[in-house]
Amino acid sequence: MGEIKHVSIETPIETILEILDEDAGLIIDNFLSDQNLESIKNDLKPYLNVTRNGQDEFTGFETKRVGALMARSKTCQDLALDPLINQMAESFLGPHCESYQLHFTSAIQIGPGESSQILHRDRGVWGGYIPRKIETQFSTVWAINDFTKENGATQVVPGSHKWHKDREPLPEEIAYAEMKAGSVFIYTGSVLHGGGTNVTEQPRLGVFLHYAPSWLRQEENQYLSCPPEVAKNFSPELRSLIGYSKGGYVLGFFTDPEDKEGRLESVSPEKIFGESKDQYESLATPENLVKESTRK
Ligand SMILES: O=C(O)CCC(=O)C(=O)O
Ligand SMILES: [Fe+2]
Repeated sequence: MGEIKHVSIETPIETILEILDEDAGLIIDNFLSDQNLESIKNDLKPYLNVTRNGQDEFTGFETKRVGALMARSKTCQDLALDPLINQMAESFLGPHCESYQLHFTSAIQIGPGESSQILHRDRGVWGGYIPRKIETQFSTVWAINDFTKENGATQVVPGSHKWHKDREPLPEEIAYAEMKAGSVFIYTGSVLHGGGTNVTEQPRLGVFLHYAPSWLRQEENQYLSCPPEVAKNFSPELRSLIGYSKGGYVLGFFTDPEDKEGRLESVSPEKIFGESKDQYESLATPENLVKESTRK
């Protein structure tokens, strides 16, 4: 069986990046407190109770998915903003972008009787247009209950981010993200993985929070999952992380369609919340813009 490395929360970022380079997946044990886990369960319960199972093989006929986690769970907000995780996301995605954003939030509950999800690379959401040398996703899977091979722990093929796209894993090359509740499985958008089979009587619950370069379209549309009337209650950091900020000099600007006074014309999204921040406002000179546009 393939193997996923486990590290502790004290492990230096450089070591984590080395493991990601080699395997494209690892587990950080014991990240969350019991109290964190309880509050996430309480936050998610009303939604999991009413959510229907998936409607196809990919989303899983016995699997529930609950989104809009930034709007629905304060503890999930804290996870998304966790400084250590963001340091890792920044270090991993940094060579491929000016800034990154939250790309996907989902609580995935694999129910009893679910079969294995097809192995895939998450970067497939953007089609095959982006060269493999560009990393497009830093993914976190927070175990809300124990992940075991029996209850559907995520399957992953360590090292498959370096494989030819058509190579399929042998059974012994597949590893399982087995971990205790409160641990977090980190993986990249380029590694083969998929939900596991659940042969137990209990569901497996994970909170999936993924990050991607700000120049890419988000898998979960954060502006609809967290519209301005919801996002106005978030911290400025969270609003910026989910996309209410620019991702470059003009990337992601907006204009208030109701504005007849020219106040919110072609401005950074922060301005809708009364913030003055716009980190790109004064950076660009025409010469730099031209130079940046031809960076290889
Ligand atoms: O539920 C899991 O363990 C994995 C789910 C997944 O990879 C996906 O839906 O893209
Ligand atoms: Fe996936």
